[in-house]
Amino acid sequence: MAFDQTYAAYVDSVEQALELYLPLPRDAWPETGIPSALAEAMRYSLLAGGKRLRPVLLLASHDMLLNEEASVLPFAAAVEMIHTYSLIHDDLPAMDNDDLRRGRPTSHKAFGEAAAILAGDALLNLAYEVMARSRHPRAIEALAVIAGAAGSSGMIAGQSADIWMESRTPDAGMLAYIHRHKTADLISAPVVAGMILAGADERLVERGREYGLRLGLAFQIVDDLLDEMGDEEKMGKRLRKDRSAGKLTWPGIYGMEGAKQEARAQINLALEALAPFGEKADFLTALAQNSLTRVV
Ligand code: GRG
Repeated sequence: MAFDQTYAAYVDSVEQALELYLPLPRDAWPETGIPSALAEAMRYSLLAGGKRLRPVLLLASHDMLLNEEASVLPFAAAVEMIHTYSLIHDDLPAMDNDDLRRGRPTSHKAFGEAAAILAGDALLNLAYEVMARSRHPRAIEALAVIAGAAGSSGMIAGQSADIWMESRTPDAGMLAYIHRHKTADLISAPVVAGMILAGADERLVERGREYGLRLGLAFQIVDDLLDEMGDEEKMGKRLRKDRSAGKLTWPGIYGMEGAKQEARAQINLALEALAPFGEKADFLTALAQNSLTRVV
């Protein structure tokens, strides 16, 4: 199957899984104990599209080793729930103060700040519940990897450093730290989790981790570049905010050409990491190559 078709098939599976695990809309409460406004806000952000990159990576890396997609759908759904919670909270006035996300008003614009905070909290908790209830024999190991990547030594560490560095003297070491944790950790974790769930040995899992981290770094550099040169309508979010907010970005420190070069270099390293998988890695190879096409 061609890359685009395979990607679309994974996204289909993800959308079905999300629908399965999300609380029902409007009339859910009081029957299920979930207030209808909370269910609505959770659905609003989670079912708003998005590339579904993280769950696709989980399904694809698992598929590469074992053809049992149904058993890992809870993990794919969970990683997208965690990502969506992070976007909802990142958009809040206390953080990036954004009014547009995935082509529609951000959660706090649509529902108010308190509801947006709670919808994010609820998605985060639902993610862990769904993984813990999966009955997959390797659930705890995969859950621990995802929790570590999302938590205080992963994405939240990166987000904290990002905020702390605003308007401080630009620093290349801090930039690398922020990109690694804010973005790359939650891109690498689904690759690692997908492989662990498939029963891969530690040597292969390590290659998956390396692929995910390199892809994640390139992804964030591309995101920085698109913030400078992208199209708001196509991307469904506000652009050209990083510089004015005093954010540390790759083009800000290394210039546009330097950033493009580094994105290419990271993708080459990502591709090298896939060598032991041979042809089985065709999809992950194409995904990494395609991730540069919008900027390079
Ligand atoms: C609030 C704890 C907390 C963390 C926030 C995700 C994040 C960390 C911040 C969002 C801002 C940002 C630029 C993050 C870098 C990662 C990134 C590019 C997120 C957007 O992910 P995409 O492009 O979005 O995969 P879609 O909508 O396609 O899922």
